[in-house]
Amino acid sequence: MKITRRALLAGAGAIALPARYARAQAAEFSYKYANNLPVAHPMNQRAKEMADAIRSESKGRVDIQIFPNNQLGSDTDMLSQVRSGGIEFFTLSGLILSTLVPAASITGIGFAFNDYDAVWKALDGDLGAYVRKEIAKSGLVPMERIWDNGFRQITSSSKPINSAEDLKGFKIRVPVSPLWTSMFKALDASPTSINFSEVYSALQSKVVDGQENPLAIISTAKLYEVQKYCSLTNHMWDGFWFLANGKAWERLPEDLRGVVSRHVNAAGLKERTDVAALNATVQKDLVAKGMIFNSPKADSFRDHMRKAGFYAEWKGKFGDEAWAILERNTGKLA
Ligand code: X2X
Repeated sequence: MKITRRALLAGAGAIALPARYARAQAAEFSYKYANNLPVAHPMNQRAKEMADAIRSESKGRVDIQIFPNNQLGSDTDMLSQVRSGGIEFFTLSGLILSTLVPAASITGIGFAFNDYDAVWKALDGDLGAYVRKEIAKSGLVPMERIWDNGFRQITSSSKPINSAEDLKGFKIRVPVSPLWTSMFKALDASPTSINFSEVYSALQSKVVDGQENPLAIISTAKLYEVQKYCSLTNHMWDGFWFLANGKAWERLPEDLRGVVSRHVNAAGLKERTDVAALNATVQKDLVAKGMIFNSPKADSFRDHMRKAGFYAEWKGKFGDEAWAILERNTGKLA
């Protein structure tokens, strides 16, 4: 691996790279874990502890280097790298993963989960098991515990979103995922697929007027610098599957697979707690930074999507069996 000047300048994570790089040379399994989130996000803080614990418990045999903040490319780039083995681990939203594993977006259906209790019951239960089985068919290996991204909120540079009416023609960035595009089209908005690596600049240059993400990301990725309004729509929940390249995973002896999966899953549970706490408290900071908040009711959005045929269409795409598992967890949707 070449250490580029860009990587060295890229941020706090990269400053420690030369020392870690030296250690990596000695490790029997030197693996890369890449993600799209800023170093300040709980995902990267917990991942660092996780990598340290794995290094220590494996007695230096497994060394995981972390590449945060799209240092290795966009989600689309990193997904092809984890498939080819260019990187060994990657965290990705199930909705973006659906470009490879269509079933993986079922967890992001609009207004499906009322709260975190419902989310973790489903994702640590039958719905998560179903999605992991589908992911495994692609050659990627998902760790058992999905990491949290959070309930998503709409931000805008031009106006607050109070009801579905306000989304009409609204130019909004969505991640690269058919479900996201379909949902905002069903709301009569004008969605554009853009990888997260380009979101700040797309907002800054007003290529789009808004975007949607959980508060933890609006805060740690400093989206408040380029957005004025934040509408607490809670329109969908999103999480990150911790994925391993299948061949790299098989290369690890069974005992080391046990060490790695145990620490990844434990770190994921801690990250869930951190993100929920951050999402619950960070609004104050965002207000102090100048953001204006409003709390719209879900009804107009849900009704609009239902009338547009959104739920019926996706029930057809996912199939009766998968939809029944979803509705066992959420109550009737379509
Ligand atoms: O791309 C996004 O908006 C993000 C960071 O939330 C995801 O990874 C889905």
